[in-house]
Amino acid sequence: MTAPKSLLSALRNAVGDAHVLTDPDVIAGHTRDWTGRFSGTTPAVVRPATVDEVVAVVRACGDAGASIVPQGGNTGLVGGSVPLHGEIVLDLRRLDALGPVDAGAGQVTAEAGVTIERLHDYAHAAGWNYGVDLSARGSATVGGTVATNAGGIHVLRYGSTRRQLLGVEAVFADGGVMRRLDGLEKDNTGYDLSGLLCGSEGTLAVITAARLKLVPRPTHVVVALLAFDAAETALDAVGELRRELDSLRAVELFEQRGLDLVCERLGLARPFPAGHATFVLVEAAARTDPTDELASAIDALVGVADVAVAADDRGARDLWRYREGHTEAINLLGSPHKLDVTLPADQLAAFLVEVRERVVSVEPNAAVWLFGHAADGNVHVNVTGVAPDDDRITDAVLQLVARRHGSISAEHGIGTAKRAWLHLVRSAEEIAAYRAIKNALDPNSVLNPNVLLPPETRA
Ligand code: FAD
Ligand code: 2HG
Ligand code: ZN
Repeated sequence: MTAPKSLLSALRNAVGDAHVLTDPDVIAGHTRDWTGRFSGTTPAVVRPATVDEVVAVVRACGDAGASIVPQGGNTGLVGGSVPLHGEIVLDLRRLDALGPVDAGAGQVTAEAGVTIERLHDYAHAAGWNYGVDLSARGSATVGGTVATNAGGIHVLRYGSTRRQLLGVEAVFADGGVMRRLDGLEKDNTGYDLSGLLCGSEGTLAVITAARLKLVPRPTHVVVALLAFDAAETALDAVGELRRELDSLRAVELFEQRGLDLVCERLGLARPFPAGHATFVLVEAAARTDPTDELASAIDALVGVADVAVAADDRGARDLWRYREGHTEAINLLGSPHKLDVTLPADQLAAFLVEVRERVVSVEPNAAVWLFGHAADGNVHVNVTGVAPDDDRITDAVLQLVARRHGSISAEHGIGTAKRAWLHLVRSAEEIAAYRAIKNALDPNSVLNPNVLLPPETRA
């Protein structure tokens, strides 16, 4: 992929020669997504370190008629963070400053490139916690999580990224800068542009910083892994735990076949001697020890076939590994199709059965891996054993979800992977409004023009 020499030299002027990368070996990690399913090419990866440099890069690309893919940790799972159409990659990770924690307000300003893990460590050192956590924490960035409205494991208690967001600093497609980092809890002054940019997947502006709420830091965390012999019983237990356990912070679900794969591929010991149908991982977190509260909630559940409890950090991490290891273990089988969907609670049990049957009826060689954030109705449907470009799988799963009044994206976004199916869950009028917003803020299609919105069909 080549670019006009004038664009490359404008980019070098903007960020310095050392931060315009073109060597294919050096930039390989920026052009391929985490799963290996989406891979493209780019004339250059550009690494600004300041907002002014971002402005200069955006203007240079706009002047040259080139498009940009903003990129953070490149952990996105919907093909939205890599240059599939020869875009310039704008790597935001050098914008990595953290402002002081405002102890009175419980807020912090983080630049786009700060990783979620670093933000957690920083908040902890000041006695606080950040409400969003996910297993990609070591690489996923503040900018990327705001741009995708990331969810993760603590949504049931704190909400997704949008709920933590008080404002953003961002660069629009024309190089204009918006700065909304004052952290006002109440500010009723028209359109909520920060909220609009949250979940916009790099299509409306480049996020350079975010003002984020912090949450109190629990001092006691207890984790339990519960085994059930039927998915319905496991899902009933999820409802009970939500009702009975004040300290509940996470409720995750996976199946025996996923557990077997994780243990085999990641070399982990099995948690229980016997096999079971479904597993529920429960995390209780509080300022006083929730062990007794968790134990009585578990005692009151129906159908618990086995239990393992960990009250120390190491034990809790080991139990979490069975759940968080799924993404890594599945990827070791080859690039999966990843469908991240939400179902209404009363549809979930039937969906878990139906989706596997449906996928296998479309492709008998497919293997279906089901796991997710049970309390949010969020199932990660991973399918291996199918070609990366086999759209029949996406179509079959997303049609089922729409029929059951669910969402085709719970937390990962639309990206390129699902843009052709947006119409299943958004009306023609809503998609027209999306397009009007995109055209108003980015009339020349500079910012991630190939994600989120369905390809336009021409008459
Ligand atoms: P990238 O992957 O670099 O980019 C994602 C999107 O945001 C792209 O469209 C990109 O163009 C845009 N973007 C990135 N930075 C900016 C910016 N500064 N300004 C404007 N646009 C930008 N997601 C969840 O929601 N919950 C989970 O539990 C979860 N777990 C995961 C576990 C693993 C192992 C992996 C690999 C991924 C997981 N994800 C999860 C998906 C991913 O981590 C999230 O989507 C995350 O928000 C992406 O952050 P990132 O910095 O890697 O962004
Ligand atoms: C998770 O919850 C992530 O572990 C990744 O959202 C899901 O790998 C996936 O499909
Ligand atoms: Zn998830």
